[in-house]
Amino acid sequence: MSFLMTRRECLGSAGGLMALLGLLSMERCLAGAAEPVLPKQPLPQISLGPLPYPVTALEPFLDAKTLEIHHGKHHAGYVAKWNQTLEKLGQKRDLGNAADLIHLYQSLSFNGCGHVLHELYWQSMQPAAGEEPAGRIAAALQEDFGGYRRFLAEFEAVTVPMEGSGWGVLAYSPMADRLVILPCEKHQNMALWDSTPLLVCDVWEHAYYLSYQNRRGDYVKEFLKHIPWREVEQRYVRARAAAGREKPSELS
Ligand code: MN3
Repeated sequence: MSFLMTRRECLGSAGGLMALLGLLSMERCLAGAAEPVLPKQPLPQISLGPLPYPVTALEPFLDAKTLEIHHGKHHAGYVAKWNQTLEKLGQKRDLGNAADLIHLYQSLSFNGCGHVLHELYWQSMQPAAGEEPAGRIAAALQEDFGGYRRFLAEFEAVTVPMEGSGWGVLAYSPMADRLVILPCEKHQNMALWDSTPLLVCDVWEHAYYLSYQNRRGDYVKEFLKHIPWREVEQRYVRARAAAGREKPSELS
């Protein structure tokens, strides 16, 4: 259906952004270098797309009022706060002010994940009930969970008892080359659900304590001097290719 394409494009527009977020900006902030001015708008503004079906389409499974509020208030709230946070981030950058940046990035994570997950949520339901998996996804469920029925039982067992609010997620793990079920209790803990990590800095104390004790800042400064950027570049190019955003000619 055509809405799927536009939805995917919309999802994609938020993609790749954590690469910019975590890496470029923070590195430059930390370095305090007088480098060329960053773009004022470091990430794209996003907008709330329409639901892929009328609000009444899922009744009686989900009533129209629920969908109206969920999409028009809750999902819209994530979009609005993402955009507001971006503006604040832009202002801080204009002023060269790195104080309290972590709160803005936390807000981007929280609201960005809220947006990305809701986009996928709307596309995870359809008016007709009873469709069963077929083809490649049926084969994968068979191989990775022992079949469709077993997957259903596991998904329920993980999703229903989740503490507080959260999401039950079926995901593909490239590391395992398998389907995995993820109980996602705090959705911002995954930074941004459509993003691909390109480099990571472990700031758990075990990573640096023997050499740096409580001087995490010194450890991070040194870490930033030791990044193999050619390998990061390769991961970046592969991630863009996997997202369909890299032309074959750009791949090395
Ligand atoms: Mn919701």
